[in-house]
Formats: sequence, structure tokens, C-alpha cells
Amino acid sequence: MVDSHWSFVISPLVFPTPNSPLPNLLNMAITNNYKLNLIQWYPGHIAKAEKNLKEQLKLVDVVLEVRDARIPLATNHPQMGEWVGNKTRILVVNRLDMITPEVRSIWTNWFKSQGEVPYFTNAQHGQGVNAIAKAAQAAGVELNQRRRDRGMLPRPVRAVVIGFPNVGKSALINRLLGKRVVESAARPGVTRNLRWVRISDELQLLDAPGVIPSRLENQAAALKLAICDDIGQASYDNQLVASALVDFLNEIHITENNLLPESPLQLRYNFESTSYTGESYLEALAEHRYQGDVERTARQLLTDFRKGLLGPVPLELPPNA
Ligand SMILES: Nc1nc2c(ncn2[C@@H]2O[C@H](COP(=O)(O)OP(=O)(O)OP(=O)(O)O)[C@@H](O)[C@H]2O)c(=O)[nH]1
Ligand SMILES: [Mg+2]
Repeated sequence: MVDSHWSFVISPLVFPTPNSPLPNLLNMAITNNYKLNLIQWYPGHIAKAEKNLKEQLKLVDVVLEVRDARIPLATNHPQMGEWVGNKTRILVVNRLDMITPEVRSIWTNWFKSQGEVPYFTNAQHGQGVNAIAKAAQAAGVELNQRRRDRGMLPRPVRAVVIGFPNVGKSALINRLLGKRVVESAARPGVTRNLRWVRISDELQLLDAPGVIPSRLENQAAALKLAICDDIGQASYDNQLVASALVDFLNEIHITENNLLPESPLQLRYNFESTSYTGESYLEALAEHRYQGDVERTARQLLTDFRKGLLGPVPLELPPNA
């Protein structure tokens, strides 16, 4: 379905040539080789939700900020500080099953070095989810102490779940409740309206539609969002995004060989990737496996990555890791 409120721009692109050297740094690969100004996505329902969110925030004690463990930096929303204000913030890094324990511990150390405590979760299967409820309820204890001191009756702590589309916010709420109360599905833009859900006598959660900056300034981050299916498909070109995925995977395999000793593309398709640029790999793989159909190859690659069939592969590591 095409939403008429979606705004997207696809500009002419310059792809890396087959003979160009492999990029050295992820972001350099993007800015130098892709010459991008292509991905913009800000559907009408998000603009509306942000307005409603501002209203509801007045009622909220705790913000559960949800990020995607494969791209914890690209899913860091620039307005989060503003929304949190002086409320308690709990940093949830979801999709823990999609990275290795080693990568998780690298991120944990990095967040700690930044003075933050990340709560890693798997909202699909439930790992780490109870710790989130506990952390939110702990904020409620303080809240109710203050209320009692002022002669007021205690009330449940109210927490809002905020993050980019498709990171697993609604899945987290369903897991916390142990049943499916809000819609959750494998595409961005599933939750359209804000909705309060009573988890227990102590905790109420507000499910919110995924939010995204009105303009995606950082196109390397935008590509990662597209690769992870965190922005609407109508806003990007599959072949461009799949090419970028190949470049990211090659880059991590080459520069972080201890973390990714085998090329996930070689393992999945039995077709060597590191002597190719992203674009030329797509073409060669299309010839090798998909009767030369590059678009089908691009879609397959993206689907396989999103389903975890390329293995637990991060697209980002902390700066200076
Ligand atoms: N593998 C894996 N999948 C997850 C995890 N958490 C959620 N999912 C899946 O990711 C998809 C998106 O989940 P949602 O809960 O709809 O995401 P959302 O953040 O509410 O998305 P919007 O409402 O569109 O903003 C669903 O198919 C979930 O089952 C996780 O930790 N691991
Ligand atoms: Mg949702």
C-alpha cells in the first residue's frame, strides 16, 4: 500500500565502479562511493504521532528508549533528550539475538564508558524483558514515595516506549504482558496510534508509533535503517541498499576479522565477496544464482539479512572499538 503522505526523494546515484578499491571505513564508503542524497522518509502518521506524543509525555514518568542492536547509533534519535527531559530514561537495545555475545559486550562497555546502562533484550523470545519492567517499577517506587510525602495516593508508574520504526517496541509490550495486546509485525509503520496498556498494578506502558527525524541528514545511517527495514520500502532503491549491505559486510569482515572471521556472504551463497564492490557483487551473484536478475538478488540479500539468515552480524561497532 502506498501512503500518499509519504515523502521520499530518490536522486541520481553514483555507484562504485567494479574496479574501484574497497572502501576503508564504513562511512567513507558511503560518502565517497555512493554520493548519496537519496533516502528521505517521513510519513504523515509519524508527524501526527509526534504531536500526540508531546501531549502524552506530560503524563509520563519513564521513557523506554528502544534501539536496534545491529545499529545502536543509527537508531539514536536526535530528539530523544528533548522527549526525556527530566524523566527517567531506560535504554533498551533490542534484537540481542541478531548480534554475537562478543559484540554485545563491546557495546555494553562502550555505553558504560559513556555513562549509560544498556538493557539488551530479545522482545520476540523474551530474554532481558523482565529487567525492563523491574527498572521501570523501581522508578515508580521513588515516584510514589514523593506522592506519599505530599499526602497523595500511590499510582502505577507510566512509561512510554519510543524508538525508530520496526525496532520491536510493540513486541516488547506484548512480551511484558505475556500476550498479544498490540499489533506487531515485520515491517516499519505498524503502530499508527498511541495506545496505553496496563501491564500490572504497578506499571502502565504507552505504545507509540516509530519515530524518525523529519530529515535524514546522515545518509550512511539512513542506508543502515533501510538495510534493517526500519524505514518504508518506498523510500529507497533495493539494489542500492543491498549494494551498501555488501560493502558494510565486506568492510567488517576485513577490518574486524576477529569478530567476523568468515564472510557471511560466502557462507550463505557459497560465492566469494571480498574482491567485489557491493554493486559488482550483486551483478556477479545474480549471474551465479539468479539468472542475471539483479533486482531479485538484491531483494533476496536484504530478506536474508533481515531474517538473520546471514548470521548474527552487526552493521555498526562503537567508535574507536
Ligand atoms: N529476531 C528478533 N525479532 C524481533 C525482536 N523484537 C521484535 N522482533 C520482530 O520485529 C518485528 C517488528 O516488531 P514490532 O514490535 O512491530 O516493532 P515496532 O517497533 O513496534 O514497529 P512500529 O510499530 O512499526 O514502529 C516483528 O516481526 C517482531 O516479531 C527481537 O528481539 N529479535
Ligand atoms: Mg509498534
